[in-house]
Amino acid sequence: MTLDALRELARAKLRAAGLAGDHADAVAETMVAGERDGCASHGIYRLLVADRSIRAGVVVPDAVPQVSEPKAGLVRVDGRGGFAQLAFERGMPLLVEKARANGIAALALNNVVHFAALWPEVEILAEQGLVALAFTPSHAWVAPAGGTKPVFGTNPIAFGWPRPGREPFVFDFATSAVARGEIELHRREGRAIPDDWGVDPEGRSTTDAKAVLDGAMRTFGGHKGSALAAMVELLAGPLIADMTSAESIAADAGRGGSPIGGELILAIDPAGFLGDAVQAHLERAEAMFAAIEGQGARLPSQRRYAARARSLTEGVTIPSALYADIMAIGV
Ligand code: NDP
Ligand code: PYC
Repeated sequence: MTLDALRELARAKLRAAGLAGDHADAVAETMVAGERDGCASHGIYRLLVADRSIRAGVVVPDAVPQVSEPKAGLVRVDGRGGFAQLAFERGMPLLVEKARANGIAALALNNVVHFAALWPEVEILAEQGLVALAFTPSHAWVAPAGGTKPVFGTNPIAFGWPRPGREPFVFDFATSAVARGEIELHRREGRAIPDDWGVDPEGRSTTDAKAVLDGAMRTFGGHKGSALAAMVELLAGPLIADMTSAESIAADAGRGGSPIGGELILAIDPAGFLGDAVQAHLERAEAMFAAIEGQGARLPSQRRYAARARSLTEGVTIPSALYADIMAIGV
């Protein structure tokens, strides 16, 4: 499919599922971006996930986000129970303005439903010359290192860095061994998973995707990923008066919806520290990127940008079983 056709399909299906037009447009954009960039677990497959949240009554389909300014450097958007995309869209201009005025600013999204990747948000901030970080908890699916019972969400961390004359440096990954969406895709397709992604309900390592979905996922990097997962819980939970992953899954009450809660986004204007010397110091950063690529290693986001370039000319291929499930939405 062309990306335009995919966007139209996503918008139409989200509206058919009951989502208000402005939400449908914002949500469709993030799904199309995921599919375009070869991020299958957060691409068009998420139409099924969003539809489930709408049908389960987890998301408020016509929520009107409310923007406020608690302090000079802070923006808060109360998403009023809607999907996070529109709340981010509404808060971002003020975040950028405040980061430029103060050198640093933070945006808290509260009371949103989150099913998406975080890279679109840090990338758009980095494209505007800002350094950006984003964090969000999810549902308690992940055991702490040394344990076997879920405490953390899959809790992604995303980072964006502006690069003169080229696409930003961006990474975005779950603090679990892998995103849950990836395990869900394995289950859908009947594929085994690596045995270090999680444990079954009895705490035993397994290659069975469903057993891990029913049991507990593992953090990446043992105690290091576990500590980072805890940090995300704290930064985008209690610090911004929103839910932890344990509270989110309790609030879901078995409905099977996407995580409910908050997200914290930080934006730093390099000119705050560097003044007129921004370009010179960004060039020093380029030397580090060159040293990475110069030895044949790749930068995070390189695969995504290459996939984007391909999709923009060739379109994308949607697996037929997924397409059939998407076509059934709202019918
Ligand atoms: P991965 O483990 O696939 O890691 C993704 C990141 O690592 C990307 O930035 C990727 O760049 C980079 N990367 C991967 N391989 C390499 C390599 N060999 N060299 C250099 N960089 C590399 O992703 P996850 O499964 O952990 O997460 C996938 C997505 O799931 C994320 O976008 C995340 O935001 C989302 N997610 C969202 C949640 C939510 O609550 N909203 C919860 C959990 C996850 P590239 O893209 O170029 O490959
Ligand atoms: O894939 O872990 C995940 C996830 C949770 C919320 C959105 N994506």
